[in-house]
Amino acid sequence: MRIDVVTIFPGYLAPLDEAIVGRARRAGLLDVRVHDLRGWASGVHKAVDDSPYGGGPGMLMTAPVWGAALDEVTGSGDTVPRLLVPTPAGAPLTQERVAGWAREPWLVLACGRYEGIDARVLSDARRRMPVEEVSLGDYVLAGGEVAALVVVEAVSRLVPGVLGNPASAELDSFSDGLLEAPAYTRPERWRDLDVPDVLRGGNHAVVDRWRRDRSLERTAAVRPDLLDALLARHGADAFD
Ligand code: 6GU
Repeated sequence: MRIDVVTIFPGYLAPLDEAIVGRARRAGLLDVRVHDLRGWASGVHKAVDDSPYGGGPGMLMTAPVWGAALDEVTGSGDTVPRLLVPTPAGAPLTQERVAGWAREPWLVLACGRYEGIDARVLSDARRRMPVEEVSLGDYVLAGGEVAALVVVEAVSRLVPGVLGNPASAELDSFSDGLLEAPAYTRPERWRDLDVPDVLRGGNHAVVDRWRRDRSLERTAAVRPDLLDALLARHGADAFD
């Protein structure tokens, strides 16, 4: 899978050399390319932003710069990529969306800064490719770079071969719509705290039931909205 990231802070994406994503890149499973938007800016100042029409605070990233960058990057392959644009005004990032993107051959992430990107950039891009604006949640970051890291990591671990044990992706929180049960490893007793007996008993059916109960308990306490969503989708048999 190919992933291009366009940003005015390419150094922000340095973590993509590390850990699972870094290893997948070196193994040739992921082709991640980070581009400096400034390379498409012109004039002595290489400006990428300007003040908004209609007034208001802050600066907007300009259409000619983003247009030139996206023309070159999105036109450099033999298919059409899906363009993802991190913004607090986007649709919430979910595991379902992430899983869909993990099946795509090519993603391009356009990281905005300041008050965002001239709206015509996405209007124009939509004429040639699928475009999605995505948000990490209901808070405001200084730019899209951290969200791009989040998207690349979440997508990459679902690309076949990237995770050592593909079963771990299936057992994740959210893959069944519930939060994961608490987990334990050695030592059996630590600071007077014991691993629950049931997990040391070797009865897999009992362990599965225990984990399911703890999942439901945790989800009800922390994310009742997830239980509501499951109930709406599957009815009461979702909890069998
Ligand atoms: Cl994707 N971008 C920015 N700038 N702020 C955010 C966000 C994204 N998601 C939540 N806050």
